[in-house]
Amino acid sequence: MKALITGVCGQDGWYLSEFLLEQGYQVVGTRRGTEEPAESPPGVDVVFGDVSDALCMRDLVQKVKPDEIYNLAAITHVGDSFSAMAACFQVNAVGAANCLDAGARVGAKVYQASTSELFGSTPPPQSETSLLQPRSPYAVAKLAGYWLTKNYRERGVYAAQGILFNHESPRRGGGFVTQKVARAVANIVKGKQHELVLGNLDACRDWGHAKDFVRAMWLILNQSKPDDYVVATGEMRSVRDLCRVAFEHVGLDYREYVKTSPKFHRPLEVEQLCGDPSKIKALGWKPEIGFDQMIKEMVDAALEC
Ligand code: G4F
Repeated sequence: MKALITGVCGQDGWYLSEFLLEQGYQVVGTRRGTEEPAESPPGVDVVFGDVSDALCMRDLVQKVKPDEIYNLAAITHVGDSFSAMAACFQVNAVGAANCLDAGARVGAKVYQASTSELFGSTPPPQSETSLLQPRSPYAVAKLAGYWLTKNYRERGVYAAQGILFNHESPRRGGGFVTQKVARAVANIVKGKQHELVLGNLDACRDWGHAKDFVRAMWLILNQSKPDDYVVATGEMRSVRDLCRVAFEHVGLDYREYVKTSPKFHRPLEVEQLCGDPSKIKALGWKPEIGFDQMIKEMVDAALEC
């Protein structure tokens, strides 16, 4: 089996490529050449590729002839999307269209990385049938990808998607709140930083481990019929809880270090996300790494840097 992963150097691309290689897949992955990190996952044939360029994707897919395409390339910072709307639509909406189109032309199965941000202001628990009420340019662009995936499926393409809730790991980028907190805790322990400034401490998320969530991506693409699945832990924590767990891990009280600033508040906030993963659990998937364990792993990894 051959898989093509777009955005292979990101957190999810990295874990997914490791998982697929273990399953005996040949893995080709795209990167745009400009993004961090500079390293690529071992064992992957990494090629230049830009999902927002239709011809580039069409040529690449014709050449690689993958059995499965995982479209993970995206502009993923929700906060940044408020000031980078056009780029966000180019990558997250047009990029999804290009992957679906290219995949359909060679008969490849296509996995679209959808997101819990689609639910926006709909209160938890959120499931596959919950109302989609996006509250950011990021989520609106992803909503286009979501509907295009459904449309391609109705046209007969194996197009499936995971509606993934937040998923983290030591490979998470520093702009996301879990990694921002983990690195700050490590810096405070090392005496390189004295406080941590965050935005909304009351925002709640359903945080799982990326390593668990990539297994779900593969499962979703290997069913007899394509469908959409919520991938979540079903447990909700606040940003404040996150701070408490991370600081307590090194024997500190977060209240002595964490400050807030309007600078890190978003023009619109998604207050509470907590998924109902019943449908994907019925396929045999379950998360194995809990929230506290994951946050401690991230702090430990940051301490080692
Ligand atoms: O870590 P975050 O930036 O993740 P967010 O916005 O929930 O999005 C992530 O998960 C989505 C899936 O649900 C993905 F679709 C998306 O691509 C991305 O991976 O923020 C989490 C929460 C937010 O409510 C935010 O307002 O933390 C709050 N927060 C509070 N202070 C902060 C900060 N977020 C960031 N990034 N930085 C802060 O200083």
